[in-house]
Amino acid sequence: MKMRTVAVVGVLSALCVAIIIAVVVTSVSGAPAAQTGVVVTKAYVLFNIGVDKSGIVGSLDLSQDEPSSPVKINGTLTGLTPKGQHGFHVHESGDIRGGCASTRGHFNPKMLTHGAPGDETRHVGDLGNIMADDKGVAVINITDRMISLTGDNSVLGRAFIVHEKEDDLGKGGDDGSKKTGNAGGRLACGIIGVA
Ligand SMILES: [Cu+2]
Ligand SMILES: [Zn+2]
Repeated sequence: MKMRTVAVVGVLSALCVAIIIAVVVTSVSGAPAAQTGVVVTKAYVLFNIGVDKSGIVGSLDLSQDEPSSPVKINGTLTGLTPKGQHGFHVHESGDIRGGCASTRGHFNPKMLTHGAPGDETRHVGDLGNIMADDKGVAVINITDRMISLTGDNSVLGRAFIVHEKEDDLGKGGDDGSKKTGNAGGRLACGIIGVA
């Protein structure tokens, strides 16, 4: 009788140990291999929260399925110059205490020259131009492989800027072109937040 009890207890405790090991192994191997931080898949931007006088209003949705996936940017802005091209960038800072002017320069973690969205050599924040229709409305539908919502190229907490003029995409042939695309003043800005 006693030996039998000991045997049963032995089998039960062996089972417990096996279950604990299985649980620990599963939880460790179930963790993502390369990504240890928080992965963000959705963000949003609200334009005109009172820091500029442009009359540009609208919002953007940003989504990224995985940290290595392209980011999709969708939204509508109204109040732009009709039939105008407007430089469209992510700037380094989301600090708008001094208006759109205090968001610093184009988001450029690798210290490269200004370029077009399709260029290898560009600022991470270089998203080219948005085009307004004859009513001053721009429907934005951009897919970009360089900006991210996670990691070194994360745009979270930074700001989108809509410029007064067309971005020459670094092809203008002067110093300003290689720095800002000669896109002129900052009409409107919006901070990129987690959605
Ligand atoms: Cu800009
Ligand atoms: Zn740039």
